[in-house]
Amino acid sequence: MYNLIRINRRQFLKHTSMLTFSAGLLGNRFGQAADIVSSSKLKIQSGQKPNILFISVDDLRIQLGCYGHTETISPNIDRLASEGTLFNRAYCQVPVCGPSRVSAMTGIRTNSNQWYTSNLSQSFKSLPQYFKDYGYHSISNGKIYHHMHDDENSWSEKPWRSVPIYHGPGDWAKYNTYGLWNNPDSANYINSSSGRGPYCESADVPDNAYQDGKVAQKTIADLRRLKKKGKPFFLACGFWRPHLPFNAPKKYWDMYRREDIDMAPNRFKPSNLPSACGDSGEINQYARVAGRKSTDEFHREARHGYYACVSYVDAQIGKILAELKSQGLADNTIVILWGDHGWHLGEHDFWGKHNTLNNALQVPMLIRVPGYKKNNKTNALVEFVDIYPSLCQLAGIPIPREQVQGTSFVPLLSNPDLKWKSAVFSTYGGAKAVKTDRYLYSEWSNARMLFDHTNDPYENANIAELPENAQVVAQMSQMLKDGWTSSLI
Ligand SMILES: [Ca+2]
Repeated sequence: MYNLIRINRRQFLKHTSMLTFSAGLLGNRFGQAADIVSSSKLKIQSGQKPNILFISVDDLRIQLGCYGHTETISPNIDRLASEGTLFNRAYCQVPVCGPSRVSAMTGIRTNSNQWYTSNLSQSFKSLPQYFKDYGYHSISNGKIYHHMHDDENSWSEKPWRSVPIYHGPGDWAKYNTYGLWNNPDSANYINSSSGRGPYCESADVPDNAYQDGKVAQKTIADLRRLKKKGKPFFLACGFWRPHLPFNAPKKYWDMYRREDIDMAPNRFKPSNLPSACGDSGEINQYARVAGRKSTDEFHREARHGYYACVSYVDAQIGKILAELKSQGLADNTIVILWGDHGWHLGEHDFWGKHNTLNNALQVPMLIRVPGYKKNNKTNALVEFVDIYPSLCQLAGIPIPREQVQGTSFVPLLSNPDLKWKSAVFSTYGGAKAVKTDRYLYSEWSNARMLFDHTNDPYENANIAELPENAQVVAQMSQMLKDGWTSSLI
């Protein structure tokens, strides 16, 4: 889908030297004015709208300490989770950026062709647009929609990115003008087909040399500005990493020792895997990948890079949350954080998303709501279309039920063990998938795939064709036919 542009080493070096740093983005620090009422729940109940801090992280799987992955250093996200509710089993609608984001932003179930809101066939108001109608000031920083010009009416201000372009026809050669790669040595590794640099790099640069440091800086400046505005806000902040390339400042790489980096326990294909379920080709667009992907060296390096990017983004989120607190806004601001889909970090020797295996579909999602339960974890099945109605309910705004195709998860914030929806639904390409408490089932026109998460949590065996599973397969297939409404309580 990309128009592949070749750039040579000289062009690349020129681009890497052109770091943009916009110190002017930082406004003056405002004082600790305006006493916030001690009980924010009281404020919300008394009719004052809570602010929304809406944080998305591109390609972040549940590779976080709060999900038990303590091999990854993510103290700020872990703390946020401990102050609110962690969804142990949250699922994206589509395991690819654009459609996943459209589903989260509209509450409408998308397919993998619906990269933009303009691809939706029904009328809708996006979440920030809807909040805007109810008096909110809405801002988009970084990657919220896949394309910054998507649904621009959602926002009270022009969507902001430190990178004015994202990949699209002809854009790649210019991309590094904006500092995607910062280590001069990366210029020695250019994928001759795509013009892209290496799939990862460590550079001894400050946080703001890369995009996510700038996104945090802009968001912090906005918090200071919004504090003065005196209007409820919907502040969306989208981080780019740990999406490829795994580029992060050296200090985050240095948090880990390469020899201690773990490797996937199942670097082999699941048995009886349908040919339609495969690896993503995305990583092949970068340099230093070809011929290495199955080696121990690559597995360790790629995981190291991913972990470094997670720690880098976690640090940026920490800065924003600290500012929220120091501005006296934390007690009246709902913070929700989500990764747009999962990722394979070497499991099945796969690198990426783009299939309906659990590693691609399961996502991190957590929310901190002032006045609600802390350190709350729920195993209920939830999905991205649930975000829209939940935030409406928390803000006391009517849920537009003719539009949204999800369920408010707000009851789970107080009662995590409530009996909940029996299944969540995802799709990718020709596959339709349904996840229940025990199983994940995918169906194509000519193939099917069933994993038993109780007996096979790593998904090493597709058991759809085993005679003893015929009844389960029939039930799961029927659930797909019946659709999402039949899974509701
Ligand atoms: Ca993504």
